[in-house]
Amino acid sequence: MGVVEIGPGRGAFKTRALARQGHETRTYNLSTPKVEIYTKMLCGYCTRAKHLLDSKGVDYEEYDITMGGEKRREMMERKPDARTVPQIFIDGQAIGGSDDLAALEREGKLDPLLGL
Ligand SMILES: N[C@@H](CCC(=O)N[C@@H](CS)C(=O)NCC(=O)O)C(=O)O
Repeated sequence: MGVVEIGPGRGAFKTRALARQGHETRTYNLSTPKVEIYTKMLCGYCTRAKHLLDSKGVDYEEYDITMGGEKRREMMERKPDARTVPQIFIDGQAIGGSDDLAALEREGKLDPLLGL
């Protein structure tokens, strides 16, 4: 099987489909947004949000703020009205929590935000 190069666009889906067919894939996506998620341990909503992001094949930075600390302070600075976790940011834009992420997905607005 040959090496298939995947350009910007629906990279993650294409890559997985080709990988299933036995192709070696190399992805490059010039418009990959930075996805960040503040979480706590044993947080079902956090798990749900991460599953959705995983299902999209996007990478994200996870900050576990179970113990508070600097990252919790940072989250509160970025989203002063945050009362729950997860708190999700895409390219610095505060998306909200798991329900907000799911709503974006239902409305077809998540993929464009993720550069998919
Ligand atoms: N509607 C929110 C609900 C999130 C939520 O209730 N998260 C819980 C943990 S799973 C929480 O943060 N509770 C308050 C706390 O832990 O301080 C969402 O979809 O993200």
